[in-house]
Amino acid sequence: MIQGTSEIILHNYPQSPVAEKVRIAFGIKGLSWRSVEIPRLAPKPMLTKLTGGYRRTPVMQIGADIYCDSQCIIRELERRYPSPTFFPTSDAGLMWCLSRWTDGPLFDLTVKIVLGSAGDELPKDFAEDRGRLYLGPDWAAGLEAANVALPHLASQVRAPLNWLNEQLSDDREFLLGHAPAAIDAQMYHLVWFLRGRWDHGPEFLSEFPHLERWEKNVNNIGHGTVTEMSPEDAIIEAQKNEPFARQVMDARDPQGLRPGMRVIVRPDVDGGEQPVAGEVVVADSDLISVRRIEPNVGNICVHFPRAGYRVDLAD
Ligand SMILES: N[C@@H](CCC(=O)N[C@@H](CS)C(=O)NCC(=O)O)C(=O)O
Repeated sequence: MIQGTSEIILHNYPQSPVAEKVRIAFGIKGLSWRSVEIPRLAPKPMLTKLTGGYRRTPVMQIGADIYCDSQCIIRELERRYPSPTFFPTSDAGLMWCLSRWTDGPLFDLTVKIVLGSAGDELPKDFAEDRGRLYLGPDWAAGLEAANVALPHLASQVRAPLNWLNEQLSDDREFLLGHAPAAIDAQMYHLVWFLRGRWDHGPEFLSEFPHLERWEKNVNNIGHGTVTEMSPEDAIIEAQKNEPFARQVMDARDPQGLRPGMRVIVRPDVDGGEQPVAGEVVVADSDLISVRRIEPNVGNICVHFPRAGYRVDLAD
């Protein structure tokens, strides 16, 4: 069994804004990585064979370690590849807090604008899948409401875009100064999404010249060096490797989680998603990692961020 020499694999598809966040993060670190293209709609059997059920995009794989959610991916990249850092100023803590807003309320707002503005043009299966994921069980009414509320939703995104435009008005290249930071990727993917997928996006964004200059700077970072990989080869990578994660015990864990406990993990929202079952390996303030055995593949460790995820004891 090999350990520590595996390539970075990103399970993603080109149109995914959250994948774009991670692709830019690879670019900031100048990394080489392999891209596995996954379906845009569930079911995604080759992906869930690795994740144990998690179906969102993107997922990073390194050997038999599977990192779900861009928060978890960015943290792991910083740990494995500390230079150049994602935190070029001494504000890492504050930036993590800010990213909870970019990834949470601001992401939800952009999704509502994009889905709401597409209206009847959304393919039925796509509307149903994304509607349920982001708008809950009553998603059809949610889509209609978003369509009706578009001017209001636009006003809600205009205010923060204007703040960012102001932040960039001293001609700095990136949000925190000369060096790109994780927060650039965490903010950029939403602007990229609005520009590319909302019919009024380009016109709307033209109000913010400094933001548009910054967008070009972030776009110029690129995605690092990418080569394609097949889903079959990614599964072979998981088979060939043992998970890297070692057990971590946190005596202050508020839920009393300990290595060895059987749990199920899922995003802490009602998206109708399949939870992931496994045995706790790490449960600390940032991370919940579970070990699972996948038939014909072997031991896999699936990592999730603690913030934004719900962990329950398995019955
Ligand atoms: N909190 C997650 C959000 C991921 C997410 O919602 N991604 C979208 C794509 S941009 C998704 O999974 N859509 C459904 C799918 O791809 O199946 C993260 O930061 O990675």
